[in-house]
Amino acid sequence: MQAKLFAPLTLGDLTLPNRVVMAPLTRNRALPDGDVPYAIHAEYYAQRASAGLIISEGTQITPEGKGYIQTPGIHSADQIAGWKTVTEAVHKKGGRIFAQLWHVGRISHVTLQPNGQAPVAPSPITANSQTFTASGFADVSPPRALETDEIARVVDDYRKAAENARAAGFDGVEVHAANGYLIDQFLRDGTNRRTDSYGGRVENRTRFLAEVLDVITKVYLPKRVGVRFSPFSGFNDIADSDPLTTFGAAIARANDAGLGYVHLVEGQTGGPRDFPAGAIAKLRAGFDGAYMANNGYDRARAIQAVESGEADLIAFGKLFIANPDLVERLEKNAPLNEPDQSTFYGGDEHGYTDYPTLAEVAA
Ligand code: 8OZ
Repeated sequence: MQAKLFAPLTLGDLTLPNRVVMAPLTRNRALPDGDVPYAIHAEYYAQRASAGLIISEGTQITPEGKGYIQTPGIHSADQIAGWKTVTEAVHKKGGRIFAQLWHVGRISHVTLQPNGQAPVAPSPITANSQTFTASGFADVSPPRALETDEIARVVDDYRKAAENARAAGFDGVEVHAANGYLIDQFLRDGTNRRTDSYGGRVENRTRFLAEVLDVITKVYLPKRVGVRFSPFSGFNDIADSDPLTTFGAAIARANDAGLGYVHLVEGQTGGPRDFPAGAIAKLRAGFDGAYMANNGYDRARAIQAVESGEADLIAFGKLFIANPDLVERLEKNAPLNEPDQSTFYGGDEHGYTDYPTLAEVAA
């Protein structure tokens, strides 16, 4: 019998033909002049169009939201035009693609910021973390705290980015609220020391997220919007004194907004699957829509998780980098290409669009 992993799933008015999702993956290949996605992006994503759903690499909503070199944005006309070539190529191959809306907050460097300004954050606390700049790895720069009356402007930047995503032909959007970036910085008490209505108790720390979800769900139908969290990850020097309470409240906000899915990085980002026993199931139970699971899933674990109902969708990262035809390979239980770490971030077609399909391997 066909495993449920390969059976369709409905997200509102959108039908995904299978539950194998291409995870959002930073690849740092946008044109350095203007952070524009171009032809190689269209080819790369189109090669992966058999995914039930593709989630784009994080795409910064504003110049201020950028934290690494050559990540594509979604705030300029050229970027929208570039993304349009991507979504058209994916649609032509029968696929579906969401844009991942990203603001890095304090995980940035003055050389990546407009006018060399300080990155913005909920509170002026510098991360013990590094980013990648034009001159290589560098410690992130000290951030300045957003003023209370500035927050509405950042929320509006998310709204504009969602409108740009729609103009570029994306089928929906995923809000990046994981991995220690801006929204995660607001959620967690280690990085949010604000004394206004955006800090302190969990209702306040989840307010920025709620406002972002509210404006985005006026651009896209709520079921075409997802959100990604990493409740038990310390990536980018992020911490919270009570992640179950914080993320229980964050997921309640996603539920109130009527989103299509919640996407969790289970454990450490790109690392071990460690989290308190039962914690993921508990968080998942607070959301009525679909649950997308991520982190170190292989074929057997993915099939088991979907079959048992623990997850509705499984997002694969490294396996999708190396296997454009991952769905077919998983269905056939065929061998997988090995990902080459040295070409993950930056570079050209090599390690990007030149991984062979099964048919090409056989030829
Ligand atoms: C790897 C390198 C740079 C950024 C994330 C957007 O962790 C990222 C990212 C990953 O979500």
